[in-house]
Amino acid sequence: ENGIERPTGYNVSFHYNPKVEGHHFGRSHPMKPWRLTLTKQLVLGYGLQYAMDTYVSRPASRQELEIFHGKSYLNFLSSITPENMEQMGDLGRFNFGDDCPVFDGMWDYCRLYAGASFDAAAKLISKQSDIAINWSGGLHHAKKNEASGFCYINDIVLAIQAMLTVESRVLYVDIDVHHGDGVEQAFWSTDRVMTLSYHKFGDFFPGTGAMDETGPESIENPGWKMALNVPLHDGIDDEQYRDLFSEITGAAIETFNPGAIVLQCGADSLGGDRLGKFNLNIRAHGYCIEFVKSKCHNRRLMLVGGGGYTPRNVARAWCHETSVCVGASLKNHIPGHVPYRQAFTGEENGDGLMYPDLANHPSKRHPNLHSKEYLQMMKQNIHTQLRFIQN
Ligand code: ZLM
Ligand code: CA
Ligand code: ZN
Repeated sequence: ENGIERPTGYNVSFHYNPKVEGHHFGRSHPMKPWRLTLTKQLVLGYGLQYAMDTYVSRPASRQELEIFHGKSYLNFLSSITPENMEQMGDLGRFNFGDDCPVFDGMWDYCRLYAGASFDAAAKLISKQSDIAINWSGGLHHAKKNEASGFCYINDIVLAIQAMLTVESRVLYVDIDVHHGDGVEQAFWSTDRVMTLSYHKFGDFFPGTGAMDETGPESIENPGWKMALNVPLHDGIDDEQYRDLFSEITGAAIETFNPGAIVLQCGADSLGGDRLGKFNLNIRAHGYCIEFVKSKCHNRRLMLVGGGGYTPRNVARAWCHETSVCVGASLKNHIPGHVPYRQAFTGEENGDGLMYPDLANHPSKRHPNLHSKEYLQMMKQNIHTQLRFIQN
């Protein structure tokens, strides 16, 4: 008994293994596991560890990864190294290259981020946690037999599969700026998982996720209409995103009535991201987590990370979203004792603030290409699609 009171009635667990943060995809590759160190330093600097259970996650086993991934792909992934890749061949077959390089410790890295999602799922399944967080996961592009878009193992698919052992329906929501194609495809043919992705569409990776991409069209396929997609353009702002997100996600939750929700919180949808082209601020991104949490009184909730290529802002967003889960509010001035505090200071880095104005940076703002009519049409379209789904 240490006298520390929890600020909310939610049991939140935080799953992390510091061994993930030291891995390098290679010089100038946009994916930097080091952003997880920054996130952790902010979370600890604000003292959020006292309001939740923190666990050092274990690496996933090969058998666990086989629940989704193919054996020959896993054989390849577990044995290839930068030293033997010349002799191994098959790089093209499994889609290794500039986006998904072979790097030192890659297999350990994969087992670690997947293990944290398995641990998070287990805490939700046993009901020891109401909300479980794995910021190292959320790698939504990985396919059964192929790496894709910086993702090698699809920890989200594995976590959803685990939750389907205790829940009849799981909703997947994805606010990464990229389309959640790997998760959509994995559950393409089942009515037990609904997927909902918000993303930039049009001349942008991975190229899928059009509005009318709703699952293989057949009345014999229970998964038809179970994939929801919200394709967006450059420059969407806080107000437009909040409005779209609450209306569409709210309608999906009401119609599908899932027992569990997995929320992928990719931070590349923030303003000022190296790859993304939206104009969102931290609080608007975090609003999506607040909104989903508010609908989860009797549902399990898992939060995973994903993209995010301006590390200081990834750390800000995920620390803020951790605070949303535990029901704390953070002062805008980042505590002075946070290690790596320099990463957040100076005009370029957000003036030592937790909530700098990311959307209005004159050199980083993207022209907003959304008309009222387009946003209205998108909502209408989703409502029409949801009318096909009965529960
Ligand atoms: N080239 N280096 C999001 C995944 C986005 C495919 C165009 C590779 C990059 C990017 C890699 C250092 C998530 C594509 C890109 C260059 C074919 C993408 C290595 C810069 C670099 O400097 C770079 C040599 C690299 C990759 C940029 N790749 C930007 N965008 C996308 C994948 C993952 O956020 O959704 C979840 C974690 N790939 O556009 C190309 C078509 C490969
Ligand atoms: Ca998305
Ligand atoms: Zn992304």
